Amino acid sequence: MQRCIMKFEKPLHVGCPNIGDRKKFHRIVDDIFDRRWLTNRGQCVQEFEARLCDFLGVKHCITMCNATVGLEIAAKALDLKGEVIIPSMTFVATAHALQWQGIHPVFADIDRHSYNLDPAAVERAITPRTTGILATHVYSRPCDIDGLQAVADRHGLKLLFDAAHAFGCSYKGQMIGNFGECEAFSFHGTKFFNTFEGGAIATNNDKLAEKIRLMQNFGFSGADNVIYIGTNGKMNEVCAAMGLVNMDSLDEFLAVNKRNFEAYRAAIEKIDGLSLIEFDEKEKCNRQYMVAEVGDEYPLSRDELVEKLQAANVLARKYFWPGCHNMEPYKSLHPNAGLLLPVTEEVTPRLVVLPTGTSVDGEIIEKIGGLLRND
Ligand code: T4K
Repeated sequence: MQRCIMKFEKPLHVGCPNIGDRKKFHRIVDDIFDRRWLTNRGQCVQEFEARLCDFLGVKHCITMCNATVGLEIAAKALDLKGEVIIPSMTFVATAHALQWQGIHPVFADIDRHSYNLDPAAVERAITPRTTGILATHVYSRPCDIDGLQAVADRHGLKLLFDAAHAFGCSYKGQMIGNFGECEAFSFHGTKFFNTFEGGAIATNNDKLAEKIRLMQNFGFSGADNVIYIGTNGKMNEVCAAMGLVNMDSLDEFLAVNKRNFEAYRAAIEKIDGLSLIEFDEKEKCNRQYMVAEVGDEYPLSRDELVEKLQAANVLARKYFWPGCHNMEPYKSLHPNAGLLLPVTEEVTPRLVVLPTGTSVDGEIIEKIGGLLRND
């Protein structure tokens, strides 16, 4: 007899946005209209940047139109060229931000447990053309920052971080945003904390901050005076208003994600062959990525599981499969890159990302658990 598979009435998205107090947002947007100042470092952007600096405990936070442009500007401001070492197990924007400006991303392998860049693999990938390391803090978990910094120092390389996943997370008690030359956050709608589209570069380096700020605004240093090549990376006032409103709800978003994580842990812990991501309880963490690894003992492959979940309207994702090295143009440029990425190749076909955030609750997670257990 065919089993009746339950199906959620509405699709459950990974990355369904967290949204703060709408009335407050509407009030701030009204003020923006009254001021008739819509972008170019208006009042909301200035207030938002001050709030970010305070929250992160960092000297400078320059808001951006998105993290991809932020990474491009950071790479340019740091004068990166030649080759820059990055993980393949990241969103393709990390690689594109470099390749877009003629810098070659060189993929290094990851640590089997943290899924983050392995400092030893980074060191092996260094050549005379290497100028920097761009490491991603994947799935809310900081990289081995000390290990990477030691490699960078030994070889005179610039270290910067793609911190798109790590807003609100800490490393050894200090907030992400304070490490390397600078760190780039994404505030895209799908992130733990969003400004519709947006991002920010955080740094404690005064000179770098100044350069990034100028490059973000076409290189203008005062009216009519351009001193660098620049682009347009500015955040507008409405996005900053969303940032201000969502800052007020940060504690609620954090609490919801912690509650959801615990519900997933309870649902998954007794399932053979399925393991849920773990977070360091001593650190601050946004717990935005409910990632499960599908082992050999599980009755379905990762792809079969995703198919089953999607048929039930749980729109699970396969981030970051198949890895940047298997995407164009990198696949054609470096057809054998996978040979040096055994851990990435092993891990990426096993990961599934499940929905969390304020649109999901314990009851929903218990039902998703039933699908995972095959109840
Ligand atoms: N570095 C890393 C490590 C990143 O993960 C990202 C972005 C970046 C850099 C670049 O940051 P930004 O330049 O974007 O600031 C999505 C996001 O578009 C992307 O921002 C994000 N990473 C990436 C991991 O996910 P797609 O192509 O998978 O998006 P899409 O349209 O399939 O949406 C993802 C899920 O979210 C779907 O289940 C639908 C749902 N969703 C999406 C939107 C936009 C909603 O429920 N509501 C929404 O408003 O890239």
